[in-house]
Amino acid sequence: MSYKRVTLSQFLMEGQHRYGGSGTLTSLLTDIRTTCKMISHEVNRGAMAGNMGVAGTENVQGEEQKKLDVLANDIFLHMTAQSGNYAAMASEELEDVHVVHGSAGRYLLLFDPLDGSSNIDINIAVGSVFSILRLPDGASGETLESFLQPGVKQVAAGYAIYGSSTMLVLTTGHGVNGFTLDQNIGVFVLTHPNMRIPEDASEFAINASRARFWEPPVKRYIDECLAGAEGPRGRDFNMRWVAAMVAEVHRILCRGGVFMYPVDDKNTKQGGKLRLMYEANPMAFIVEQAGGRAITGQDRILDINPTGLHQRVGVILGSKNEVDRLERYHQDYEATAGKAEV
Ligand code: FDP
Repeated sequence: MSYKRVTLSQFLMEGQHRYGGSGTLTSLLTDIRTTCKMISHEVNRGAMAGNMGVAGTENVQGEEQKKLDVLANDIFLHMTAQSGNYAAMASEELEDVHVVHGSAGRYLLLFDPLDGSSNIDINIAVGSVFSILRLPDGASGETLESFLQPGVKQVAAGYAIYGSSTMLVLTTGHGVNGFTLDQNIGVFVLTHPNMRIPEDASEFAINASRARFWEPPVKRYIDECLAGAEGPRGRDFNMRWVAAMVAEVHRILCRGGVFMYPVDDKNTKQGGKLRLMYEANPMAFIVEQAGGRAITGQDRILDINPTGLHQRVGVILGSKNEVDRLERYHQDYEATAGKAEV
């Protein structure tokens, strides 16, 4: 590889000049960069550092915490607080808002420190997801209300994937760019400029063990995919399920497809499985910036007005024409179900 490479720092500085920024965004993302490098290191050290296994505690959602969940959360809280850019933070692993005392920062950070944690102990890709919001004028970082902004208000979002290589994928609203960590020199290098999701695709990702709970529009879509070349779609479809949203979204950014964790008969009460503020919103921002779409089935994810920090939501995202089709199937179903009720 040539030595003429663009590092993440150079890329951010260049963006700052191009879009006339003050440097704050560069600084906010620099904190995240360091955080993700540290988590990557801990994930890579795995069993040798005693990082495997459960922590013996549960998070706010009643899920068992792994040691690395707890460690990654601590790294996020510590490393991003130091620069004083963030007034407050919210994490999947914390029940309430975490205020950065003494900070004059005007930004809010939301994160899932380690997504796909059921993969930790089996050496399959996991990741970190983050979303950055502006602190509303006159608001205080201490209040929950400051965080309850729709996803369209995000100023930046991204994820790190700790896989066969470590990558950081970012958007600040000007497209999506991917950086690979050069482990030898500890620097993220631009390797995937201007990532675009193909509009058409023949690959889907869904947890098929829940098929008996799926709503009719999802069942219709998957049945048609499974029918392959002999079915109404007239072509064969492939299936993938990594069980880490970060890895699924990354695959979709690289080669297209659809990822779904929809509302189904079993999770309706909770509103779905994935968390809106630090999973669905940042991923929806990235996917849209790469030319794809992200919906709940009926609504655009980025337009949802949140009501809680840990609110859950149905997620259907990926290649535009496939998500359009899923949206149409939901509309068809609602139209016919509506008629049946009359
Ligand atoms: P995890 O709980 O292991 O962090 O919450 C998100 C998530 O992983 C996604 O990353 C993943 O797609 C999904 O949950 C996996 O859920 P299932 O175990 O139900 O397949």
